[in-house]
Amino acid sequence: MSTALDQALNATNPLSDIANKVVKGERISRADAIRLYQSDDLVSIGAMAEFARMRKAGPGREKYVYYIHNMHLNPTNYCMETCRFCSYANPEDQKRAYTWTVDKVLEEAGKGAALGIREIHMVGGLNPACDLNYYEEVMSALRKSFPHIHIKAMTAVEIDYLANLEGISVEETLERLIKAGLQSMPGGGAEIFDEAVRERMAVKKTPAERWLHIHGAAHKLGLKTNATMLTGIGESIENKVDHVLLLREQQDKTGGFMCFIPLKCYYDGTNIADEVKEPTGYDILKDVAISRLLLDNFDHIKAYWIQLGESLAQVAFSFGADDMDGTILEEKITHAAGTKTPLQLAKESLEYQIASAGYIPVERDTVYNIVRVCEPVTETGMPQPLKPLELTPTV
Ligand code: V47
Ligand code: SF4
Repeated sequence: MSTALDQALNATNPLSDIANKVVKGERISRADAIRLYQSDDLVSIGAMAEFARMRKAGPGREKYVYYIHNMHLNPTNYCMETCRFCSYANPEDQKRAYTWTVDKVLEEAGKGAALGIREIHMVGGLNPACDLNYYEEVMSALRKSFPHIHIKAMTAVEIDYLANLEGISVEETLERLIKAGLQSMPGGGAEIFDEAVRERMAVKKTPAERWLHIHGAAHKLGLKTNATMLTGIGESIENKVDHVLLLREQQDKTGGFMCFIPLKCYYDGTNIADEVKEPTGYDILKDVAISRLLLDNFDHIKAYWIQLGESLAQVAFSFGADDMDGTILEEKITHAAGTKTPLQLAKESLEYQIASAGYIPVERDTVYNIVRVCEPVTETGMPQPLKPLELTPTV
């Protein structure tokens, strides 16, 4: 056991009862999680989360940190919703609005395919021009042209929107998309489940119960999915804990979540900065660590480098995160809101970030099958970073 964990377990430490629960593998409670958020003992919290991460990883895999060679595709940024934190979509700013044809989606996907990606992560705005038929065509075309690339697509919010447009159930919507080629779902659109925060942020879409129902329905149909939480939009500690607890409850019922991703809001192009508290690195490390401790039924916690930055993502590995997401190729949502991270990272750069933080880079597929466990490739013991490709953002 680490010295920091020993100190957390020591009876003189105010968090020692929680540390003991963690070490014994007992579930931590809402009150425990709130106390962790209220504590300034980040080192003890990190040590508990690191312990939980290593136990979850299993023998021989304690130091594994995963990444995937993937690309993000966003077929439309036109959206009927008006979430106040979103700079990516804005139906009033028609000049920026775009909607790709099926051929354009294929053309963009082809750029990733040429680089050897194994996953397309596809999400977009709620656009009446992109109905269920459109997404069935997009997915069938992607499946036909790139049968070896996994399609992870459609947030619960998009599924909800398509089902309502079509006047059919979310189950039927999912079944039709699965038939067309959908293989798993990303975790977006959850935001913060608390209704008062959603009202202040003008989030009218898919409330908590419906978001969770759609993921449960997807799990029952055999799809694996992810889950997110967006911070920095005026939420309290209690709102965050309750959000994560709802995910834990859903996972107990349907078991199909792979990964939890704490997200951090960026404010460029929004008018909310004066009303909210921007999460600091300290807050984000707590979100990572406390979610690792609460979500004893989730296998993975993601340090999303696009939002955390590579440096904080590296630190997050010691606070319970075991995944860095992927190469991405061209991120639009957070870049539209001002993140200064690159649009993409080469595989070698991701491997370098992981290895230089003292962890073992493991390339995975979407559902966490191991593709390759990286060996150090230079005399310094580090995988060699490559210069990322140059791409121009289109929003
Ligand atoms: O749902 C919107 C968030 C999410 C902003 O499942 C913003 O593997 C920051 O869900 N600043 C989309 N965030 C991203 C997402 C995701 C990313 C990577 C991996 C996976 C996965 C999922 O981005 C949205 C929303 O919560 N978002 N606006 C903003 N201004
Ligand atoms: Fe639309 Fe999603 Fe942006 Fe909300 S966050 S405005 S639903 S694209």
